[in-house]
Formats: sequence, structure tokens, C-alpha cells
Amino acid sequence: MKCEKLKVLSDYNLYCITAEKLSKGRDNIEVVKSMLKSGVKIIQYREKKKTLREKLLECEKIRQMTLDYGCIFIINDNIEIAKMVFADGVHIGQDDYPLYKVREFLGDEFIIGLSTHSREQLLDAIKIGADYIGVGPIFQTFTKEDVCAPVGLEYLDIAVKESSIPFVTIGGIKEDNLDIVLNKGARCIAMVSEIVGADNIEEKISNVLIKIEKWGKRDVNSDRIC
Ligand code: TZP
Ligand code: MG
Repeated sequence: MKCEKLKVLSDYNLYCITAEKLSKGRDNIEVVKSMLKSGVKIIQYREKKKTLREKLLECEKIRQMTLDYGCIFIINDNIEIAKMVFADGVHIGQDDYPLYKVREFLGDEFIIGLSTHSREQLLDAIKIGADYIGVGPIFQTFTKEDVCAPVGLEYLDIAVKESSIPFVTIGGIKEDNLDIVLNKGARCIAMVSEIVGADNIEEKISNVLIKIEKWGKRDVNSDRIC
């Protein structure tokens, strides 16, 4: 079951992340609806400023919506909410609870993703049992408040060569620079502002998916197994 879900992360896919403050007046539910209608297979709920209660209520709705569309649902930071709404996984950062504690709390069937910014963190994430890693920020981004300096394409090269677990490439990725990261070997691409801030979210996702899927078709070794 988890192995099936992880295929979405190791294949050519768009990983959409919410950010209501960048969503041009639309709420997270409306944005997620557009993502699902556009065929997105993995969505992360990321919301820094709301109360726990507000986040829980939104995540309950999004859990049902993602189940209806067969989409994987990951929650950023809030491991308790992830457990309460039966999400598919969580995404944590280097300064969040240590992975072994999150694993203990959520169990083996939960997907746990960990942000990494260096080769050392990548190797450590694999060692401690992350199911996937975030690789970035590749380019400059203003979406994340406490973000570190861009790690550049050099770290992406390292992840392509050395990651034995799926990785999601993130940070400043847009429709216009997407080919650069795909050309380097990235497969699952995370975008926040480019998608949630688009005037027409469905049109934007369609354009981005066409580009990502084109690279998938070029790659004869596309079917990575987990
Ligand atoms: N983690 C690393 S960069 C980033 C996160 C959550 C933000 C990426 O946002 P954008 O708008 O796609 O640059
Ligand atoms: Mg975090």
C-alpha cells in the first residue's frame, strides 16, 4: 500500500502545495478543488498562520476530497492533525520533531518526507528512515519565510546520483524554468506560488503537466520501483 503511494513520488509528477496567502483571494478548499480537477496526484497542505482548529477543519475536508479523487494527501508540520484525519503522510523539516519520534507516533504505513538542503542531510535522511526527501530550495523563493539560501542545481545533481529514496525538487520552480530541473534528472516537482498564485489554476497545471509528462515519455527508464 505505502509502496504504491511512493511510486507517485518517484515518478514524473507535480507535487502541489497550498499557501492561502498567495492564492489571490481563493481559499485553500477552492484551490485544492482546482488541483484535483486538473489531475494532480499528490497535494501537501501547508498553512503556517491558521489556528490548529482551522487547520484541522480544512484538513478533514481535504482528506475527503483527496480520497474521492485518489490523490495522496500530505500534511506539513502538524503530525497530530495528520493522524486525526488519516492523511497519507507528513512532511517535516530539519528543525521539526526528529523522524524517529514522528515514526513512533504515526506508524510504518504513514509516508514521512523530510526537507534536505545538503548531501550530508540527504544521507542522514536515508539512514534514519525517511520515505522521501525534499531537495531544495533550488532557486530563490519568497514563499517560505525562514528559507535557507538556494542550494542550486549542484545539490540536485547529487540527489539524482545518490538518493536511493524518492525525492521532490522544490524552490522557485516555475513553468518557465521547469525544463532546467527536469533536464538535470528531477522527476517529482513541487510548486507553491506558481500554481496557487496563477490567475487560472487549472490552465497553469495543465501547461505544467504537459511539460513534466513530456520528460516522462522521453525517459525509457521511467518506471522506477520502490
Ligand atoms: N521548502 C523549500 S522551498 C519552499 C518550501 C516549502 C517554498 C517553495 O515555494 P515556491 O513558491 O514554489 O518557490
Ligand atoms: Mg516544518
